[in-house]
Amino acid sequence: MQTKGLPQKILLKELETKLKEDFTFDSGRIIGSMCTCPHPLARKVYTRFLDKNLGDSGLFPAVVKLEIETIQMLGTHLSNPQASGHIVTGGTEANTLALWTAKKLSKRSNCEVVVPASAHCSFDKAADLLGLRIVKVGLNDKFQVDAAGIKRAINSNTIAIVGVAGTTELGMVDPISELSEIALEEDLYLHVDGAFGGFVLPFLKELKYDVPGFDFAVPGVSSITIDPHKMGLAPIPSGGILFRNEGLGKAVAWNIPYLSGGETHQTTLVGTRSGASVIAVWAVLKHLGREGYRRIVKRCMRLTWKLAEEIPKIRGLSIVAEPVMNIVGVKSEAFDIRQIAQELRLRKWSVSLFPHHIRIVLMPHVQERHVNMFLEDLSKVVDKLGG
Ligand code: 0PR
Repeated sequence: MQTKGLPQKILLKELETKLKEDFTFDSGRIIGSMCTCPHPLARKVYTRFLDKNLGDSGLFPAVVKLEIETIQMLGTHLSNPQASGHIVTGGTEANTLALWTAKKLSKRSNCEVVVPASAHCSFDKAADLLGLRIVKVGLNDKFQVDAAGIKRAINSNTIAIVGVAGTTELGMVDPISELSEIALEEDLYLHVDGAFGGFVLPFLKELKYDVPGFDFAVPGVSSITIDPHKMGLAPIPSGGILFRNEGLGKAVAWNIPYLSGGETHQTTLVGTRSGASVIAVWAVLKHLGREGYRRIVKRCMRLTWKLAEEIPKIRGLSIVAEPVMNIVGVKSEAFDIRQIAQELRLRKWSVSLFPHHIRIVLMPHVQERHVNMFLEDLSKVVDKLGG
């Protein structure tokens, strides 16, 4: 750090120059990310209340109440107004809290968790952190976990099973009802990772899509991850963890005796945590309402179908599977998919690269003109690679 501070004006200018190389959402060129531009209201609210800290709840009882209201709204959205939980830093913390809860409830060592092969890497991180053995089960030809495989993988050390509602790589939904039957039969904790799908599937259902049960209406579901900073249009960081009831939510409560409100309990991984995130999520949920989100999901799906229809018209390219939500997997028999991603990057497109496909996510910041430009560039890339 230098001895004498610099004037704000100069610093802001310098920052603008330094940050120029970053991709921006409003350019439409981030076309493979699960995040998006936060809603303008969420941005405004977030910056106004930056000093709120839910780690010291005695200082901010009003924000505590807003978090309870927010969780009630999300719980109702996921068929359970009685749900308890928190707005956390993201899907990683939410999934970690779920596994931590399952471990605490089991009161055992040598625990195992059975997850789909498609589960997000946050489960590997959480398992490592919590000293759990993670067992991965393969997928069927629809890229959903094989429920019979999950059943076979269970043994006397198993404490929890996981299903994904909106997989990271393709947006597929695991057969949660079948997993629920297994969980109830075997008396196991069932966590559903709806980090992405939680803000998509219920609106697809309202738009008359055929949506399988994935939320608390499915009786064996113990907890759900649902991330407002993905399709919820909330600022980063805002993830969500919801438990079926308060008892489950309190399994990881940690007593903090010295804070301003006297004896308090923290039930999240982090201590000091953003009240601004909670307030912004509360505001954007209230402002958009079901109608607002439905409209956004409808637009994203229209562009998804357009892209899914146009991709196979490009020489050597096809889609991995018919999209279930606003995620399209692009594969190629003719070309090296890594080379396509590299060429796209040279043309200033950022896509996500999986071992056998490129992932395109049609987030709310992506507009029709961006999709058209992307398709044009993709054709050019293929022409170049094809010689
Ligand atoms: N669960 C699922 C199903 C996810 O896809 C992700 C992240 C998580 C949990 C973890 O969420 P956090 O990253 O909030 O902890 N999925 C995104 C992905 O892999 C993460 C991401 C987001 C990556 C934006 C890049 C990006 O630009 O795409």
